This record gives sequence, structure tokens and C-alpha cells, in this order.
Amino acid sequence: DTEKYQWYYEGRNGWWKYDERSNMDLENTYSSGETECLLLLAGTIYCVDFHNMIQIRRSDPTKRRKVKRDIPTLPSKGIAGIKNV
Ligand code: V3L
Repeated sequence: DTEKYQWYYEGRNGWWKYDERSNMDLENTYSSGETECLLLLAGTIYCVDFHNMIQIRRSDPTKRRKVKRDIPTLPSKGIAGIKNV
């Protein structure tokens, strides 16, 4: 069930939720036992590494963010850069 878990990526002072589509991609890929998931986010390719739990920008691997998989009700800054009101 893809709604039981939410994936988060690191922001400056808190966590952002991945958008719903990316969350489903991450959850399906993670659950299938694969080690990583490629995402296209606003025209940029990212790899989420499930072993190290980081997101890496493909074109510049120095651009890294921690990620986490947790319950959907944790405090967050918002969804995919759209701030909570
Ligand atoms: N989903 C959406 N946008 C992303 C994601 C993602 N998984 N990963 C990176 N970006 P980088 P604060 C973030 C955006 O890692 O104030 C937030 O969503 C990223 O957006 O260097 O620091 C906010 O919109 C950034 O604009 O490749 O917490 C914004 O940062 C850009 O891709 C500010 O958040 C480069 O990220």
C-alpha cells in the first residue's frame, strides 16, 4: 500500500515531502527490493540511493540530500518546494 509511507528529502531546516508521483515511484521501487530509484524532478535527473538514504543529482553528484521514509504525518516544510500554509 503506497499511502502508508511518505518519502522526505532534506531542506535547510527541516524535511520536504516528495510529490505524490515521486513518492509512489520511490515506494514501488523500494518495495521491489531495488537498490536505487531514478527520478526526473523539474527536468533534472536524481538518483535516490536506498543503502545510504541520500538523493544525488546525476549531473553533479556533489549535490546530495539526506532522504527518509517514514509515516506521512511527520512535520514537514511542505511538498516538493510548495510550503505549508
Ligand atoms: N523534489 C523537488 N524539488 C527538488 C528535489 C525533490 N526531491 N530535490 C531537489 N529539488 P539540488 P529550503 C528544494 C530542488 O539538491 O528552503 C526545495 O524543494 C531543490 O528544491 O542542489 O532550502 C525548495 O524548493 C532546489 O531548488 O539538486 O528548505 C528549495 O530547495 C533544486 O532542486 C529550498 O528549500 C536544486 O537542488
